[in-house]
Amino acid sequence: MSRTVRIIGAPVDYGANRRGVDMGPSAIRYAGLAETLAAAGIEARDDGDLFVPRAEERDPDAGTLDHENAKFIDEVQRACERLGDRVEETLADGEFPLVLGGDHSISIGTMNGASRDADLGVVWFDAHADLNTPSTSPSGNVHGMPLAAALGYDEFGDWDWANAPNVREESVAYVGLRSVDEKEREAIRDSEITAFTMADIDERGITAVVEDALAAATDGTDGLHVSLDLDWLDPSAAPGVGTPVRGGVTYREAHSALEVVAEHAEAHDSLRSMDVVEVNPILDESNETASVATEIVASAFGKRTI
Ligand code: NNH
Ligand code: MN
Ligand code: MN
Ligand code: MN
Repeated sequence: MSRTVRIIGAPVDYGANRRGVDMGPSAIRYAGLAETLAAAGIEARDDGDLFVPRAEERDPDAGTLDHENAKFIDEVQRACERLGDRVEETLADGEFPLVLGGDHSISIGTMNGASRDADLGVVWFDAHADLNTPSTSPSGNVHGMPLAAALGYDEFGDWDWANAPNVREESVAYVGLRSVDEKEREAIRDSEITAFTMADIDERGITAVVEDALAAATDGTDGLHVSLDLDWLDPSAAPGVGTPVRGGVTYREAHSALEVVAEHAEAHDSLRSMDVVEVNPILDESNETASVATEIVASAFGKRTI
């Protein structure tokens, strides 16, 4: 990573069912993010946390947006607008925005901010597709919706704050899917999104799959956003997440994948923004998930063994 990394904490838990994910930024810092990056020769600056009111003080149904199946949508909007501005400022200052969640709803803000004046490709490392809308969501949890929001599906089409102004379906690629809702499956099939499931990784290996995902996301775009949901990993490697799904990538595969990202970033100066989400220290074992998150972020930024 040639640019200075600006760390932005987004302690948001409005988008998920389980309290605790708002402590993700603290857990990742405590796991030694700054030290790990410094040891790898990557310059980083901690910009602190966004101001996010506690969920208990807020009404999940309060809605100028008036949608009953998107919990805390007003609060998500407020947090994501602030986050989008911070990401845009970071890029304007020539630094690299690394956003620490929080649940995955914060990616709405990151992608909005990072695509205000650039065509942005997206690689989504996740067990889940996060392509629900308030109309299709089985849970009403906004953390299952950020990609649909970015792409302006259904009611998100009327909410400018939620859209990523310059992200197109054909520049979005999933890696590691294994839990996809029925309506999401239909939406993926009807879309131009590139989707690699765990079965693709089994068959072809993690490096080939990630290379193809990167090719799809960087063809005709100005920069790449990497969104890393820790439930992408197998729960044995990353137990501290709210919605674990068996059969995920191993610790080694996760490192390999992000090393492939780093190689691409070095060769093409492609990496523009990144978020690391869904670390829940309350559900974690000895901060293991935050610590894995820290290590794979360092891999993405080009940390080398020798
Ligand atoms: N698809 C489910 C939903 O929309 C679960 C989403 N949960 C996630 N996504 N953790 O990454 O509610
Ligand atoms: Mn997710
Ligand atoms: Mn997930
Ligand atoms: Mn293309």
